[in-house]
Amino acid sequence: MSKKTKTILPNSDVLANSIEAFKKSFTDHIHHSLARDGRTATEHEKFLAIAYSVRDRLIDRWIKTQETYYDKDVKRVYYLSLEFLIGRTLGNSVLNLDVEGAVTEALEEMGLTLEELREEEVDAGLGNGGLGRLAACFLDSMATLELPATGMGIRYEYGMFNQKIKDGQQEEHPDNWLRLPNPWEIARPANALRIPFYGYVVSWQDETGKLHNRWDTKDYVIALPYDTPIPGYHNNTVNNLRLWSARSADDFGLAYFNNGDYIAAVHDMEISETISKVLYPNDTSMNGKELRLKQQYFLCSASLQDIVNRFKKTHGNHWNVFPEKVVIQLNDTHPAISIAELMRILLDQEDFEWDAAWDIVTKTFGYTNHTLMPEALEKWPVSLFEHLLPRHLQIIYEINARFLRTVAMRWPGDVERLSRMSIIEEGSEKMVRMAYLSIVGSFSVNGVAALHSELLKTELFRDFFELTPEKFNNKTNGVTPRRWVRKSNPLMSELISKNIGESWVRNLDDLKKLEKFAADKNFQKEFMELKRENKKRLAKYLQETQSIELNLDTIFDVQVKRIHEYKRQLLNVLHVIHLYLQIKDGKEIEPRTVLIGGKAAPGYWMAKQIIRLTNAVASVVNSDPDCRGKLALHFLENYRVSFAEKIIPAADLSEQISTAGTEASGTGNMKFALNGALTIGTLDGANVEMLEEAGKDNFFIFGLSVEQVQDLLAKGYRPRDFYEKDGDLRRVIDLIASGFFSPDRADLFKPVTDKLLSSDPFLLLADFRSYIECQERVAKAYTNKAAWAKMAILNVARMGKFSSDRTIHQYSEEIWNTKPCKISLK
Ligand code: MIF
Repeated sequence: MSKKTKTILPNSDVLANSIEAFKKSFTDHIHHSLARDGRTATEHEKFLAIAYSVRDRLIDRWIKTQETYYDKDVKRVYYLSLEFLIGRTLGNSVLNLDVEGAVTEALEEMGLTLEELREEEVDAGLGNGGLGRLAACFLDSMATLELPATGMGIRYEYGMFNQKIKDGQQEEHPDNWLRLPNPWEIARPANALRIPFYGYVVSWQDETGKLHNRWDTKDYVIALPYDTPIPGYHNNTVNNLRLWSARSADDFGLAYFNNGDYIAAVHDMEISETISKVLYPNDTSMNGKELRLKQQYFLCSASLQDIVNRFKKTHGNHWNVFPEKVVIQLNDTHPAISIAELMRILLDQEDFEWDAAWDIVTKTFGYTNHTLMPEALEKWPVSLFEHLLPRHLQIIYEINARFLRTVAMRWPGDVERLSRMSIIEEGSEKMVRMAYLSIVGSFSVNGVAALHSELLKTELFRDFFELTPEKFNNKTNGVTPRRWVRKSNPLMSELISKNIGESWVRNLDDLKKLEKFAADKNFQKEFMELKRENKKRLAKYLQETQSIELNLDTIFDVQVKRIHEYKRQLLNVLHVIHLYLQIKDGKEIEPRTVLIGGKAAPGYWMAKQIIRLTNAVASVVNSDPDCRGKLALHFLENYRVSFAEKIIPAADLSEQISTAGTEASGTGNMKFALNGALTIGTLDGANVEMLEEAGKDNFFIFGLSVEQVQDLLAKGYRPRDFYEKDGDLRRVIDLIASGFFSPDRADLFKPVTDKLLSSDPFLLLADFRSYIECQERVAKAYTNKAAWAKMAILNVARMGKFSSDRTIHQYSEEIWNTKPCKISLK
């Protein structure tokens, strides 16, 4: 570091963490940051004041962390993702900074509670579901493991929409989360960058005959970075999450309002700024809109400029060390254009020859695939690329030509293979296959659970695996135990720590020590009591926010996740209808409350019908006096991170029932099991590994395996055969089709039953009987409270593997080759 920079930095006087110091910070912020006094400040302003007080402490460590990384010239990992589903930050920061006691006490002395103020914070909903939440768990783990890591993403002005249910149907309401100040972010206008779009490529030969290319364009937007501190758990590391916001270049004075049409100029500014306006609300399906491709390039261009600038500050033009200092992980193919962008920088700006540039690029990128769903595989029309990113298209063509030559050398004459593996898909409309670009341009390709990674090798990317098997590896997902146990389930955390100490929060494998308490009557009793407290807490919340009454003396049977046909919420509803018919037949059933929650992509009609059907069934079941105390069904509105933190600790049963071979991993499955819910699930995604850990006596597995699914489909699946031979199934389907749940419109749910009977692509009918029988085993098991408690405790004890610390440790050791860097505050 140069002397000059060092003298500018204050000699970081780290703020104290005492009760008195927090009280002082809080009142200072109420006065000086918010211009209020104790009487006039609103609850939200009080939240802001405590958030600013916590942020001050983070900033001391943040500056120190960044300075240390710079001084030690460490290898850094950049995690590029279009989604970071952070949720709330206050509680997590307080926990990680180890100031829970001081903050709670300080607030109490001022007549406030941390719990209430935490509820004032709006979720940062910058993601759809599992993929975005995984990125957020990874940030927590990277900081906890003291890895020099930076998250890079987009600062959407509107995050995931808020879901309202009206007349049983989903309505989407914009999530204007930045309407209130976001206390965690710091804008860095000094680090703003120019992002080019459109234009054309200029080519010329120099005197030596070498061909040069340059992308010429007058269309720029500005990428303005906002930084959010990401603290590790009980260490001094505070990493950075850098989110880019789009601003008009005119606004930044780079061009001027030159035609005199002031109003039109301001209008143009707004158009540039739409780039970071809104998160696309599709989870596992691709949206082919130009704006989405712009968002992707916007993130990639800004991030790469930033990464290269930082590298050059220390290393000048010593590009040979770039892959020793920088590794970039692509969270799915969304940021895959980075590969072409780094090539462009090296070739056109740094004057590299192709081979030398390609060598650097292919030592820099790792690619994570998150799904096998065909509709999620990104393909962009060549025509769109040509228009928006002409130079990148040229580069992709060249990458492809060279790549296909290596394929041809390996399999001479295999023309079909060439067309299968081409990055450019031929057809009526030529397309760029982003997954293939990602594989070819990366040194590592990983799936997110063992089964998923196998399927990548044998199915989706089989040709690529045959060519470069060494690239392929698995990194089973995990979740951060800080947010998903320690913070969301304080009662269980306390019980665990009282018995085995607190080390598990950092070393989740230490939960193994709980095994010896699994059969202990006292421990079981305490465990079941706290589960009941959690159920009570959820009941109170649902009563207050959604006017839902819950009966605590029932199994809480929960399925919360995005609504998708492959996740089979509909199978769950079929089961509820089956139970309803049992009750109507006068049979006794084990009392149950079924809770289903999740958002449907706004354009996904069938998913919305599933929500509608759930609500229709709920209204029949919940108002039938015969069901009282025995069966209830509720659709939970507006599922999101902060809501998940209340729901998951209260669950008895976790529904993980996707068709085998469709859910890449799942991460909700891990959160539930870690919170003492038992799983009913298929042999899909990470369920397989969870079963392996928990043991088959502690897990409710049903349904067809991947091989059986494949066999059935190959033979020609006929759902109607299952309908015809199973009387219970027939009654359920017929009841829906008869209009029983939609008396005002008898044919309302016909499209749903028709699809089940005609194609049923996710094999609900094939798995129905096995699911019903498995649910009967669940119900029976629940009647023996001691045995249930034992199973639940064993699940908690054996889920240590599913910490995102383990996952990140593996990424770091096996892909990134990054080393922990201790931060000292001295
Ligand atoms: C997968 O569907 C999910 O199974 C996985 C996905 O757990 C998660 C994180 O790896 O990624 N677009 C996606 S892919 N949304 C998800 O949740």
